[in-house]
Amino acid sequence: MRIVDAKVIVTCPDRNFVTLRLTTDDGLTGVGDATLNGRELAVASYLEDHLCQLLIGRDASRIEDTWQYLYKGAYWRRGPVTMTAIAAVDTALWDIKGKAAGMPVYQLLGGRSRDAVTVYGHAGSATVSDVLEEVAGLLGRGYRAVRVQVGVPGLEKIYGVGRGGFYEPATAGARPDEESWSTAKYLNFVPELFAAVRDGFGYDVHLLHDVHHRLTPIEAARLGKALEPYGLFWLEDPISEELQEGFRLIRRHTTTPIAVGEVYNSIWDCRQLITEQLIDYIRMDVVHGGGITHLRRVFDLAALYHVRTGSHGATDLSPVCLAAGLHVDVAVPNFGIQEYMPHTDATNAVFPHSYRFEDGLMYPSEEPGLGVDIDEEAAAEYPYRQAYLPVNRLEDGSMHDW
Ligand code: CS2
Ligand code: MG
Repeated sequence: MRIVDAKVIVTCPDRNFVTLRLTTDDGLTGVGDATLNGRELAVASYLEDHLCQLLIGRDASRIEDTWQYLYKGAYWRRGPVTMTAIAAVDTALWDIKGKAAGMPVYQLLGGRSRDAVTVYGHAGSATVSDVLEEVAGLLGRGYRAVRVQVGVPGLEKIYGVGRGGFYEPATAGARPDEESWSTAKYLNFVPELFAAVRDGFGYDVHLLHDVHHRLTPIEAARLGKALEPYGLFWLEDPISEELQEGFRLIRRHTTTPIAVGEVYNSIWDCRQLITEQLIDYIRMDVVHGGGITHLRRVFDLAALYHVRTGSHGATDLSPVCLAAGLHVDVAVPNFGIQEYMPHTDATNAVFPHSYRFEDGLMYPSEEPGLGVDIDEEAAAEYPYRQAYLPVNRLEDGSMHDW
């Protein structure tokens, strides 16, 4: 089963996506997500200009060898662009292998460990009362877990609060939006949000919150402690993740569970956090975590240290990544939860799939392979549109983490 074609498809139904399609000499095809929000063309070029020609003629069944060939063969290892490109190849090869075996990919990963995948939805509005309304709506649709974000008085724009409709942080244009930030205003306000949500809905619903990398370790410790009465399921990305030992300080002060990892792309990024049990959930996902092959290694390491999975699932991860992630979610022993931000209708039309959401749970496709594809004709209707994630500055103008 030789690879005879490797094609990169860039499309922008409401937002940019990059997809790799591999085709074998016996007519099987496989797809992989290669989307890196705000740097999409870097990955498209890494694939088109450097990797695709290396794939032609390779045995499509040799997934591990191809992964090692692309990882070790690059010399310049790791990083989001490299690992997203490798992820796309790896995911497409797993899709092909499932089709060749006549099985959904989760069967090739050891079969089901659970019947369904528990997901969390997003409530993110400018005011607490609007957030409460959103939470009620999500509970009405059967969600058992809700990520809660809110506007902070005195801050004009803040992560996680949309401008109506689907929340997509990247904005089209030749420059990033600039947002301003005050840690003091944020820390003083957020506990009030969770007091109101617990007041309104009690303790049966899992509540999550994304700090989005913005605090120092001691500030994160303060927030974790302040939120303990509200029993969060997790506090996400409390600090910027380069300083792994920084999480020791947070751990010393609070029992609020910590989730980290959507910006990680290699097991080496999270090894210390896992082996020192400094986190409770690892957020790495198929598209940015080196594909199914590498993600399984990360999740198996995590399982040894009581760390559960909590994969990233924002709308800038395409339906191809979500489809693949659900196969991993349903199979791994240490599954925690899966983020689910529904894609737009235009996106779903470009990426036909057979995974499904029902009553707060998701079910991977039962078709051979991943159960997702890209409709290239529909994709061609939506040319690439330059877009950037925002940058974030403190109120005095100094650059901060977004
Ligand atoms: C966020 C993401 O979903 C999340 O947890 O952190 O929305 C993140 O901001 C985007 O994926 C960045 O492209
Ligand atoms: Mg996040």
